[in-house]
This record gives sequence, C-alpha cells and structure tokens, in this order.
Amino acid sequence: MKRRTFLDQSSLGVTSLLIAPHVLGCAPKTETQAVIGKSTPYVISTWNVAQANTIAGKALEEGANALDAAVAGVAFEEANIQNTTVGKGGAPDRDGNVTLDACVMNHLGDCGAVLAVENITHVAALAKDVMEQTPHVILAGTGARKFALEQGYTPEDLLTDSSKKAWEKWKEKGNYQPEINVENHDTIGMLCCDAKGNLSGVCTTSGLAYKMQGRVGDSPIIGSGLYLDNEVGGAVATGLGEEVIKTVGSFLIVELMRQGRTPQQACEEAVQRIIKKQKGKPDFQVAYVATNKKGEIGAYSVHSGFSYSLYKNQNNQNIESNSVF
Ligand code: SD4
Repeated sequence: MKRRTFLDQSSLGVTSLLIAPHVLGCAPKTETQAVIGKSTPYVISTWNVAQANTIAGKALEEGANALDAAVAGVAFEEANIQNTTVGKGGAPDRDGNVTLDACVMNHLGDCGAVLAVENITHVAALAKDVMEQTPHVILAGTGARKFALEQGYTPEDLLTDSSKKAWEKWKEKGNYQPEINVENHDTIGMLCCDAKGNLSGVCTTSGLAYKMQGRVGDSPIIGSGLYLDNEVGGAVATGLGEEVIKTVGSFLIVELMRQGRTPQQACEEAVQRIIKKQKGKPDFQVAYVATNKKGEIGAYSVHSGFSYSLYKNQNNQNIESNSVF
C-alpha cells in the first residue's frame, strides 16, 4: 500500500532515471542567496535530485503538508536503483549487506529515525512511522526491520546486480577501508516549506560505501544530518558523517540562524568548524544546505562539486554551492 502510493506519485519517465545526478547542468555559482516569498511552498535538497524535488514540490502545490511532501519526494530516489547511495541499489557495507539510515523531523519538533535497516527500501517513510506509531524516536537494525514488517512494508533484496559487481570489484583490493573520498556522496537531505509556512525535513541514505558492518553516519541522527526549528529554519547535511556528527552540524546551523546569522553565514561557519580541526586540505567532502523562516537559502561545502536543488513556483533548479576548496 505504502509502496504503491510512492510509485503513483513518481510519475516520471524512465529515461530520467538513466541520467546520473551529477551530470545534469548547474545554474552558475552566485554569492547572492535566493529569497523566496514566505507563503510560496518550496523544496531544497542536497545534490541534483530534480525528480525527487519536483515530486515534493508538486505535492506541496497540491496542498500536502511539508513532511508528507518530503517523504514522497525522497521515496523516488529510494526506489531508484541507479542511485547507489540511497535506498534500493545503495552500496553495501564491506560484508555485502545494504543497510539504510533515515530520519524525519516536522514543524512541531517531533522526529523519528531508523538506523542500519536491511531489506526495506522506503526508510524515510519508516522513520515517519517510528515518529507517529511508536513512543520512540529511534529504532535500529533488526528491531527497525521487524517494525517495518509489522507496518506492512514489503521486504526486498536491496543489493542489485550492479551494486554487487561493484562491491566484488572493490573486494579484489581487499584493503577493507570504507570509501570516504570526495565523490562518494549522494545522500538526500530535503527540507520542505508548505503553503502554511511550516517546515519539515527528511534525510535518507545507504551511508558510506563499504563501511564497517553496523557503522551509522550522521544522516539519521537528529541534529547532525537534519535539524529544524519551525520558528527559525532548518538545515541538512551530506558527506562524511563522522565529521558532521562531531560538530552536530545541522543543529549548529539552526542555532547560528537563531542568533541572527543568515543561512549562508551559518553554513559557512559549520563547514569552518570542521576545517579548523584538519591539518591541510581534507580528503573528504561535507556539505550543508539551510533555509530560514524568511525563505532565504544558504549552502556551503568543503570541496567544490556540491550542488543543491531548489523547487519553487513549478520550477526546479540545480544550484552550485560555494566551497572552501
Ligand atoms: C554518511 N552522510 O553516512 C552519509 C554519507 C553521504 O551520500 O552523505 N552519502 O556519512
């Protein structure tokens, strides 16, 4: 039932799935922050996720609340097996298990998360169910999977043939280090502002490719991969989760905005907190996107190459972020 709803909302052509997220064109880099009218619904997401953003944006335009729109939007990429960092088709851990992480947060400050879940594609929806159907915030591992089955989710094999091949090729070298390079990221953090001006957000990922079994990054950790306060604004992260967790990045950005920083200034400060601890140029990527209640948007990353998607007024754009390096 849940899955069908998502598929019905994903009314996009198959050809669009074949386009790698990073090869679609970006709008030129600009120092000026986008400003959006307060009552205009909008969606911002990490990376170039035009289809997911458009699904969420259209849902908002049709009156959906911010959280339902965000969960429906990211469900598209969770089901997209061409995307190897989110949902089905995500890269496995070094032992060959695909384990997914996700969290959600709504305008009331309620939140839910699932960590290291196997066999369930739509983990953002599952995180929402944890928030709405249990007295808890986090369910992990086999408990999260059991809860999903009780809720009627269909178990699936998340390791696709091509992910399996890539993992087997990686194993040939056998260095057993998780891949933490600059390119190895596509986690979707999505923030939606609905027609009532309420903010909600989602973060969903398969985590680092070839991670140690049981490793969980920032993405399902409220305050790290996602945080929002409906009176202030919201932020989402992508990149090397260990560095985001150490600085509680998304919470930091929201608190900086509360103190009067713009989303751009807050994202830059959060990235600088990470950079300051490094000796020289880091070999990992971390990136943030944030918005405040005025509808201003900011984005910043350690390395160039990060972009975010913005949907508003029936139009989706991919915008290149500024970066330290
Ligand atoms: C993690 N932040 O698990 C995630 C990785 C990521 O695209 O962004 N992947 O650390």
